[in-house]
Amino acid sequence: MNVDIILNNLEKKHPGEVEYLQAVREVLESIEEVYNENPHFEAANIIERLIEPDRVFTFKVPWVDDEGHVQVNLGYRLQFNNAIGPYKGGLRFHPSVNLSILKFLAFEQIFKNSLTSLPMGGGKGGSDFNPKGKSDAEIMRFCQSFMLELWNYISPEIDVPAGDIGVGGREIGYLYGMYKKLKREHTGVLTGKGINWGGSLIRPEATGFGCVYFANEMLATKNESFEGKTVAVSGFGNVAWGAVQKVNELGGKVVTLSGPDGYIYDPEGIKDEKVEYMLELRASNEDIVKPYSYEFESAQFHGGKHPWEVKADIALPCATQNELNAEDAQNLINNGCLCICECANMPCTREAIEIIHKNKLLYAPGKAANAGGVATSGLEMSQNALKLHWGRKEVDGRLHEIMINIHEACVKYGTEEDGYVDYVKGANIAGFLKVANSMLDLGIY
Ligand code: NDP
Ligand code: 2IT
Repeated sequence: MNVDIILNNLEKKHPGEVEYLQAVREVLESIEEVYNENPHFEAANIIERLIEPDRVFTFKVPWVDDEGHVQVNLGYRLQFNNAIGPYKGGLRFHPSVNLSILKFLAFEQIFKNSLTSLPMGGGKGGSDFNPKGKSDAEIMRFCQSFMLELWNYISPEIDVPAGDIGVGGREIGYLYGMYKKLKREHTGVLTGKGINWGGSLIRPEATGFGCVYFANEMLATKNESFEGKTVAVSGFGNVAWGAVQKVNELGGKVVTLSGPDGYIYDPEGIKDEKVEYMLELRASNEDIVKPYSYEFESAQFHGGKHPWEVKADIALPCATQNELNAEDAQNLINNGCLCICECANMPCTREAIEIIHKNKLLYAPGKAANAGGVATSGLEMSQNALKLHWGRKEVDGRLHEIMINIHEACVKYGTEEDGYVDYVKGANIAGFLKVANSMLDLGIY
C-alpha cells in the first residue's frame, strides 16, 4: 500500500475535505504493515472499497420558525460500511456540519463500532442547523422535517442513527415521534431514546463513563489511577457531563470545562451541584460556558482560550474535532500531564499526536476511548430486539467489560518493542482486521 498515492487520489475525488482526508491518513498509516502482510486484502482491493462511503444522502430540510419565516437547512445521512452489521452512528446538528466532517465521523465510526465487538457498521449524519437559541417548538418542527426525508432510508436492520453534538434526548424524541407516525411501527430505529419509550439506562452517561473506564485501564498499566489526580476537561455537553461524574466517583478532581467562548477554571473541583449545573447550562441553549463563573465564586473564566494551559495530570478533550493542537499538547506535557484520553472524536490534531507519542504519554484515540457511547447504543438495540429492559447494573457492567476488552485489543495490536503502547495503531489494526476479514468473506459487491 502506498498511503500518499491513495490519499492523493482520494483528494482528487474529494477536494478540500480536510477532516475526511486527515482521518483516512491516520488509519492507513497505522494499518499499512498488517495490510501488506496479507495479500488477500490487496487482491480484493479492500482499501479503495473501505475509504469511500457506500452511499450518501443529502436532502433539504425546510421548516417554519416562530416568526412564521420559512428556513431551509441541509440534511445528510452517510452509510459508510455495513460489513459487520447495520449502519450505525450519530446525527450532528451544528452550523459547521459539512460532508468532510460527516465523512470523517462515519469513517471513524466503522472501526469504533468494530472495536465494541457488537454487530454494527459505520454511518453518520446531521445538519448545518444551529440549535442554539431556537425554541422548543422550532427544534421540534426542524426534527420532524428532517425525519420526513430520512425515514425511508433507515430501519433497525438497515441504519440506526443516534445523537451527537446538538442532538440529545429531546431531539431523538421528536425524530422518533415522526418516524413512528410515518412507519407505523415501534422499533429500535434510533438509539438514545427516552427511558419510557425504549431507551436504555446509562445511555446518556455512557460515552463519558466509558472514556473514564478506558483511561483508568491505561493508568493501571502504569500502576496509576484517578485517585487524587487533577483532570482538565473541555466541552460542557453530554460527553463532558458523563466523564466529570465518573472522574469524581473514582476520586479525581475536574478543574476545567470549556465552550466556544473560552474555559472556566475551578480549582475547588467541579462536583456535586456543579455537575447538575452543567445540565442547566447545556439546556439553556446558549453557546457559552461563562455563566458558570457567575454561579460559582471559586471559578475564573478565561475568554477565547482552551483549557490545556492549566496544570493537570489527565486531559479529557470532550468537545469537538481538532480542539487540541501541538502547542496545547506541549503545554500539557510541560505541566506534567501523564494521560490524554480522547472523549470527543478526533480532538487532537495530527501534530499534537506526534508530540504526545514522542513524549511517550498515555494517549488513546476517540475511536477506542469514546466507543462506550455507541456500545451502549448497541445494548439499547439488543434490548429493543429482545423486547426487554435491563437494569442499571447490567448495562453498566456490560459497558465496563466492553471498555476493558477494547483496551486489551489496543494493547495486543499496539505494543511496541520498548513496551510503549501506541493505542492509535492498536485501535486501528484491531478495528480494521474484523471489518476487512468480513469484507473478504462477503465477496465483492
Ligand atoms: P454536545 O452537543 O452535548 O456537546 C458538545 C460540546 O462541545 C459542547 O460543550 C459544545 O459547546 C462544544 N462544541 C461544539 N462545537 C464546538 C466548536 N466548534 N468549538 C468549540 N466547542 C464546541 O455533544 P456531545 O457531548 O454529545 O459530543 C462531544 C464530542 O463527543 C463530539 O466530538 C462527539 O462527536 C463525541 N461523541 C459523542 C458521543 C455521544 O454519544 N453523544 C459518542 C462518542 C463521541 P456549544 O454547544 O456551546 O457549541
Ligand atoms: O460518535 C459516536 O460514537 C456517537 N455519536 C454515538 C453514536 C451512536 O450510534 O450511539
